Amino acid sequence: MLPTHRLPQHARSSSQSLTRQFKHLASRPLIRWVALGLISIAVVWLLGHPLLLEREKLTFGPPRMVEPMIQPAYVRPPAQPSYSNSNLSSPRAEAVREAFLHAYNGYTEHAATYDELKPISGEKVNNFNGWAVTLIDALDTLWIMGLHDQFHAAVPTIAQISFLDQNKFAPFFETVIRVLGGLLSAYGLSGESVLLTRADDLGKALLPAFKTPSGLPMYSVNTATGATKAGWSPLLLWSETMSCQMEYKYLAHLTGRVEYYHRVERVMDIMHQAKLPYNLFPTMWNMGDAKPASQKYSVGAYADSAYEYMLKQYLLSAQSEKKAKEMYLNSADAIIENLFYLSPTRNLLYVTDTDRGTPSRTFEHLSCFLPGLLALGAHTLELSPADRELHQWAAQGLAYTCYVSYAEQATGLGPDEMVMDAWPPTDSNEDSRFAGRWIDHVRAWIKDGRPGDAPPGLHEPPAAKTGPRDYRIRNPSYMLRPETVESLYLLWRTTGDEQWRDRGWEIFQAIEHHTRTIYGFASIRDVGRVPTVRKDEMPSYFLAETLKYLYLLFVDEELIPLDKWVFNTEGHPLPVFEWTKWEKARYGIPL
Ligand code: DMJ
Repeated sequence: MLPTHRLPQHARSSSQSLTRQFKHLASRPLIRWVALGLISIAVVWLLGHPLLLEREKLTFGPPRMVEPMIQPAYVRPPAQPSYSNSNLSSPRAEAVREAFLHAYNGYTEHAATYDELKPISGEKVNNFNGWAVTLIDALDTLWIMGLHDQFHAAVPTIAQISFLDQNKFAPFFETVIRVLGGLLSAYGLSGESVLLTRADDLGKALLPAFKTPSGLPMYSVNTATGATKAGWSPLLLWSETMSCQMEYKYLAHLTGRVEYYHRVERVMDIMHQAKLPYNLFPTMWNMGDAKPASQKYSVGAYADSAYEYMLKQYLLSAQSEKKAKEMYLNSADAIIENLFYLSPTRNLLYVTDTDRGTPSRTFEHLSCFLPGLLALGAHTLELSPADRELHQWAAQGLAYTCYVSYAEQATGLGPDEMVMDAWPPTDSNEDSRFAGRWIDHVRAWIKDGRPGDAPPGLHEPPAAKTGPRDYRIRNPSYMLRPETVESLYLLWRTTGDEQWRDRGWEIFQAIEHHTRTIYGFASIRDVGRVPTVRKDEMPSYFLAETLKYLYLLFVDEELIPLDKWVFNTEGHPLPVFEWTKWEKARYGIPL
């Protein structure tokens, strides 16, 4: 700056008068304090003070987004799996890949760009938002199976999808796990940038779901206007509120967008602080005050993936998010303690739900993801020997029952819902509602010095194709669901026991035999009836999960190592990552 005496006269006098005015203002205490305050706010803002981060967190944004202060988006290199598919010789894996191609080609030839194929009529249907959900759900499976030509051929279609151009409501949970998860996984595997761009577009467009008084996400979002809508119930389903953290946190890591992290961590905080009588989470919650709204505890419908996302957030963050691990371990123990039962005659181990304290003895196909989760937890977490053993027993006994529920049906496919027989009344003082509770039998067995060759519930009685069984079937349909084969895969990977693969092979053969159609594969109405009666539907998760887990079960090489990748609840593997120093400071992640 020029010294004032070098300035022309008029400039010099106005500069001197400005200086005089400034000195006059600075001499007034009020003005001095205001100036000091403004300077402090500027400094605090530059340092990313948590109070200001909090304010940013509370800024709702139908499609408006807070841009990151720096622009790390799209520069982080994706974590490539280190394998080549050239030497995959397993005939079983090849058979699954052929089945996948049959389903995929049927979809692309007859239903391309629509959501799902109708595998009997060869028609197409938009049962989500018309964003080609089958194509996106199938992308990472294409990559993993080495079908890279098909993968690259699909990219231009994905590139031109606009997640904002329709006046429809997207179901938040399904869109996050299938579409956002599918895009992120395909990006993580392939490094194709446009997939991340689309994921970021979608992530932003879905954010208004969190615009509720509590911050728990609403059922659906209109991605064009940011309006939100409740589902069939004004209450929130617990699984739907707690199954978005993996996707949004990975997206926050890739893009540097703080809002992604804060929205989903707020849900974690609510659940972490909830006062729960048994360390189990009720299936329904109030949107307004984020308080439990039912006394039903389950690991099946309305609950399943929420338990999954506790352990998996911990694993995805390179085992750094301790709160998530603590929540998983507390609830896994509570599930084993309160929801695991034995069937009365064959002592099959199963998991059920309770309502106001009474077990229903219902056993859902959806619950068959749990053996895999428990096996993964026992494999990856530091547990005491007694806890590890208990979790492994629970995983193995339950996985066997899931398998037997297939093996005992005429089709070799498992029903969607069974009701197990009640345990006969005992003459003890014990509340008969809880007779047959597994943990009581295990404790008694340990106290007796562990007689016999296996703990209760792990004897694996042979499958009874005919004759009396200790359950009845409530919903006999098989909807091409993945949960049982997902668990068989994780049991195989964590134990190395070939039996799990053989059981998976039986299931795959039944799928081939009973569900294959000229265009793809179809759900069936009754697992106990041959010839089968089929439904004209092929859900996208059949390509995302069922066939992917079967393929991974039969490939010898561990294509997706469990210490480097974590599967979201739709079977989409996301790469393990570490929060950087900048992210920890900016997002407020505990160090
Ligand atoms: C899948 O879409 C997901 O696994 C979800 O978490 C619940 N189950 C369906 C398939 O059964």
